[in-house]
Amino acid sequence: MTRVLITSALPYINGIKHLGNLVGSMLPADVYARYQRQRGREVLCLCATDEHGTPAELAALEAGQSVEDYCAEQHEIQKEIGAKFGLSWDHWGRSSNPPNHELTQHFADKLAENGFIEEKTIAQVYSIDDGRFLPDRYIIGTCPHCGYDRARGDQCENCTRVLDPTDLVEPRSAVSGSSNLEVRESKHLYLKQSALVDELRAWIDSKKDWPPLVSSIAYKWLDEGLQDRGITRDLKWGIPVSHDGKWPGFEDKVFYVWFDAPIEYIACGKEWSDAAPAGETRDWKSWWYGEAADDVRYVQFMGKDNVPFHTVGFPATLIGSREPWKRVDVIKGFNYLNYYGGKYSTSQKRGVFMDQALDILPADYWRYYLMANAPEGSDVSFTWDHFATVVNKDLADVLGNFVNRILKFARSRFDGKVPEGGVPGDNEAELEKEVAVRLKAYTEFLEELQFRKAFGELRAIWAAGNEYLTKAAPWAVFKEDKDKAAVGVRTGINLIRLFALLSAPVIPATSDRLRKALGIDTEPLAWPSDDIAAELSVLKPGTPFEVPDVMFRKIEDDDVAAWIERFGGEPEQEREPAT
Ligand code: B3M
Ligand code: ZN
Repeated sequence: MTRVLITSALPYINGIKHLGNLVGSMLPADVYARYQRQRGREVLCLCATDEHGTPAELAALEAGQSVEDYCAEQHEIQKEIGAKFGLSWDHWGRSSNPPNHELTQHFADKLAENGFIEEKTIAQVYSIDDGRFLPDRYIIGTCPHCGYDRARGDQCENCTRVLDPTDLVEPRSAVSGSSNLEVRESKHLYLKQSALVDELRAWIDSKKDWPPLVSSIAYKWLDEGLQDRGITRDLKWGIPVSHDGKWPGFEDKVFYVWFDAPIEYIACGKEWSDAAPAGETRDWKSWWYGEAADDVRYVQFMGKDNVPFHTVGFPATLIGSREPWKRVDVIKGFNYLNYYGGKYSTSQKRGVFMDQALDILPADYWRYYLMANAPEGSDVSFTWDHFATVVNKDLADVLGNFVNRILKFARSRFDGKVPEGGVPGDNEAELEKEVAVRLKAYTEFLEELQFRKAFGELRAIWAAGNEYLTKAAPWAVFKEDKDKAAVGVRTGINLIRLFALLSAPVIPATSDRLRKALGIDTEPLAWPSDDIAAELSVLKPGTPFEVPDVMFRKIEDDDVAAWIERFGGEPEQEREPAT
C-alpha cells in the first residue's frame, strides 16, 4: 500500500473548536499525515466544516445572521485558525457544498433502490413555547440506560448510547428549558440498519487491528440490537430530501446531519479534485471507489462519541449502496480531554479554545503538549500546571537548551561553521546505538497510531542528545583537545538536524526554524534512515549555520496564575446542553 487517505471528524460549524476537539481529531490526523508524507507516501488529508443541523441554525440565529452567511463566515474563520495551528489539509471542504448534495441524494436513492429505506409516520416532539419541532439534540432529559440527567435526544454523552428523543425520561426543550412539549406526527425516511447487521458484524470482525476503545463501542452497539435510524428532519437548512422528482411529499424536509456529514468525507475528495490548479489532475474517485482504491489505506480520527456513527452508521450507508465505496481501514478513537476534570464545552465556553490558545503561545507548544498527553487510554485532565511543567521540561530544557547551547558554543569557538577534525569514538557509538533503538520504536508507534508512546520516544531521543553532550563536554575539552571538541560539536549540530526531521510531524514550525538555522530548508522533508552514523554526518565540516533566538520560552508561575484567573481553574457547575 502506498497511498494513505486521512480524515478527521468534521468540526461543527458552530464556533471555534476547543483543545478537546483538536486533540481528538484534527491534530492527530495532521501529525499522522505529516509523518506519512515524510515517509514518502502519497497522502490525501481531508477535513471540512460540518454545516447542517440545528446547532448551525441556532448559532446563526444567535449571531443575527442568515444561516448561509453564518456558515460561510465561520468556515473561513476555522480555516484560518487551522492554518495557524499548522493543520496541513489537502482540502478544507464544506458539507453544504454541491458535491455533498449530489452524493447524499445519490446514496439515499441507492439505499432505497436496494430496499434499505422505509417510510414511517412518526410522532415527533413539538415545542409549543418555541413554536417549532425540536430536533433530537435540542431535547434533553434523563438517559433511560444510565440515568444521566442531561442526555440529549440523539445521544447520551455519558454512556455514548444513541437515543431517540422519545426515549428520554422527563424531556424538556434545550432552547427554552420549557417542558411544554407535545407530540405531533410527521413522515420520515428510515435507514434499515437492522437488515445490514450481519454484514456490519462480519466487516467489524475482520478489523483485528482496531484499538479496543473503538471495537468495544462498535460491538456494544451491535450487541444491543441495531435500530433503524431516521435519516430525515423537519428543518429548512440542510440537503433537500426531494430532488429530481424523487421523494414527493418530503419538500419541507432535509437529510439528518449525521447522514450527510460522513458522506462529506467523500464529497470533500471531489471538492479537492474540482479545486485542482490548472495543469494538475486530481482523481478523487481513485481514492474512494472500486479497484482503483485497492492500494489506499484509509485512517479516520475522532473522539469516542463519534465512533458509533463511523463503525456502524456510515458503513451501513456505504454497504447498503451496493456500490464498491472504500471503507475505513483503521479508526483511531480518542477519549476526552477534560478541563480540570470537567467537560470542555463549546456552548458553555468552558476550557481553552483554539484562538485563545494561539493568543497565549505559538502552535507548537500546544501541538507537542496535546499529542504527548493525548487521551488515548483514558480521559485526561488539562491543568495549567501540568501544561507548564511539560513545556518547561521537554520543550524549553531538553530540546530548546540543547539547540542554543551547542550552536552558541560553535559560533563562538568554531566560527559559525560545522567544525572539522577528530574522529568519532565511544561516546558517539553509544549515542548512535541508543538513537537507533529509539528511532525504530518511535517509527513503529507512529505507524500504530500510538501517539503518547511515540512522543515519549521522541522526547527520549532529545534527552539522549543532551546526555551525549554532557559526556562529550566540548566546552570542557576545547582547550586541551580541539579535535575532540570538534567531534562533539559536529555531532551535536547533526543531532539538531536529526531532531528537526524527527520532530516535524508534531512541531512543524520548530522544525522549520531548526532547518533554516542549519541551511537545510529543502522540501519535501525526508524521514531519517536507520543508519544513524550516516545521519549524524550529513552536515559536513565547513557548513555555515545561524543561531536561532530562544526556541521555547519558559512558562513562569505568574503566567500560570494569570491563565487560571482568565480561564478558571475549577470545572464550573454543569449547565446544559454540553456540546
Ligand atoms: N461534527 C461531531 C463532532 O464534531 C460531528 C462529526 C462529524 S464527522 C462526519 O463531534
Ligand atoms: Zn446514558
